[in-house]
Amino acid sequence: MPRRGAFIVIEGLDRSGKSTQAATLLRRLQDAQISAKLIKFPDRTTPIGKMIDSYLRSENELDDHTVHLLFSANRWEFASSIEKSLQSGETIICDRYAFSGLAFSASKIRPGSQSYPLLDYEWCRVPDIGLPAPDITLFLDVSADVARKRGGYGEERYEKEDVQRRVRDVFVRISEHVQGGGGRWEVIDADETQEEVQEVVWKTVQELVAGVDAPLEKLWD
Ligand code: NYM
Ligand code: MG
Repeated sequence: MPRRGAFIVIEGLDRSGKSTQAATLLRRLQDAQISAKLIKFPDRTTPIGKMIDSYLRSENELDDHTVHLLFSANRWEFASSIEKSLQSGETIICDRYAFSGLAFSASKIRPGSQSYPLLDYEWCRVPDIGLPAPDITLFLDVSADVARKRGGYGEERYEKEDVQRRVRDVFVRISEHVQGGGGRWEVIDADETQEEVQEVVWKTVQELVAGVDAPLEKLWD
């Protein structure tokens, strides 16, 4: 049986350098003659993705449950093509996935409250159950100081320091949850230079990108 491609997810807060690292990793894999492609969530090109895009740019208001389900539905739109690519031997680098969905939604708090959750963690997790499971998740861990030095956040919804702090707390909970279920979650210090971070990323995925024998699993199964 030929080996399948590896499903590599890159997660992190805004300004953690995910997209840069994902693009560099793709180039290096291609240089090494490894069949690979880069995808990202949200994928803003589909009709659902366009609704998410206008929400993020605050052009519309959506109920928080609704938008959470849209982010998940946006992943389900690509689930079968992800599976097909992996089975055909192509490695996938995925810039954000279900863990961002869970972290950003479950970190929302009720207006006027300091910490009372708006959406329940378990409620947020359920819609993504059964998606293709990553073989590894690289969590690029950036400190608030360095994020600030990188020019700070943009104009989109969630791009604020207090939001990012709460999102990071949920990511810590998710990392324990994933590892508790036998999943691979690697924390990478993203405060270092682009080149240094890339070296760690490259070393961490080496074995996987040679191809995976284990069957593709389902997320949260
Ligand atoms: N985001 C991303 C969510 O709130 N839920 C999700 O399921 C995903 C995939 O969208 N601040 C948030 C995280 C980001 C924002 O992502 C847009 P990006 O990578 O900046 O385009
Ligand atoms: Mg962003």
